[in-house]
Amino acid sequence: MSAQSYPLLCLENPLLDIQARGDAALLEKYGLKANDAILAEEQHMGLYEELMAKDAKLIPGGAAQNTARGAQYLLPDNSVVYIGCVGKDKYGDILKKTCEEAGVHTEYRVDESQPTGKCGVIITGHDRSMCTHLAAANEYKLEHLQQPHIWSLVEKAQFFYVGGFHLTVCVPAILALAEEAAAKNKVFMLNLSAPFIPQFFKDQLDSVLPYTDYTCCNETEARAYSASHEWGTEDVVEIAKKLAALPKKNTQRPRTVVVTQGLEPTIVAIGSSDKVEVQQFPVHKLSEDAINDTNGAGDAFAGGFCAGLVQGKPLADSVDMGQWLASKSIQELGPSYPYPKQAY
Ligand code: 26A
Repeated sequence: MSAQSYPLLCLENPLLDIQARGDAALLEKYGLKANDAILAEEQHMGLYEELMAKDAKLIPGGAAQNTARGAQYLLPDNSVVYIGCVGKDKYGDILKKTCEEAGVHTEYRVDESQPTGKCGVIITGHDRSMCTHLAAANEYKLEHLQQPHIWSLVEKAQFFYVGGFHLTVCVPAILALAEEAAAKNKVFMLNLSAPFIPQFFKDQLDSVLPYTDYTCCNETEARAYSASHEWGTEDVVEIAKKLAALPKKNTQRPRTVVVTQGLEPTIVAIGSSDKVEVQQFPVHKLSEDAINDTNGAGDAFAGGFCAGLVQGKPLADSVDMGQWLASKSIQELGPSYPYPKQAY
């Protein structure tokens, strides 16, 4: 059994992004919103070839995989392990190699029958529309996590970060990590990932939320949560406070809710059922022309934020690390980080 341990363990869907610039007509043709993330249906299957014909770039993606690479960017060697399911193909190999180059250790389940998942990303201005065909990523299984050499990594990890997108794939694996965290007072983090998660995977989300020590989302995801739970408010501060006060399994830690909202201040609500405190952290604005594309900005924020937590930094510093890494990522093409590495 490997003696190696990684303080941060991330779980979600490894995907290859097929990213190109598009226009309103392309969005309309496939019934997509300018800024959204959805699961592909039959009518979207032509999108990937159409993007390739537009000289699309193939970029390693998958939201929590981007976060894992981002956290490792700021942490000492061998700090992060990432788990998910890929196909037995060259795209799976590319994803593994990209993680390795970023210093992220991967423990992929390799599915024999499905190809590696892909995400069509249409960039229009500063918006990105994502349409994901999960394929192999949908084949992640609890049994993979339970293998002794993988479970030993779970036992050695101190922080767990799960992308909410995985709620569509394997809730039992998420709950296994969540239970481990709650039982041993480790840190469990969940990102809401996209409005469709609280909207259409409400029960799955609500089964995991009580375990969260940190819940990250953006303003649209916060509002989608409020709408699906009929909270009757679109006020992001109110929603953050209510999320922080929801019931919690591990009562040894308060819940911290972190809501990013693009160029607007990051909202943090920390609390328990009887008391919630709110703080706001303005972002350091980039000039318009420095922005390459915003695909992966939220993942990068989460990566920097996680790195701060893993290093035991105070909340304000962790938020600043998240904002810093997000600003670096949006100056790159796709969910990537500058190399050679820049120091924080
Ligand atoms: C289940 N779905 C829809 C998804 C995703 C996803 N990652 C995991 N599961 N849909 C889009 N993404 C990823 O989000 C990143 C930007 O935040 C894309 O691969 C992209 O890299």
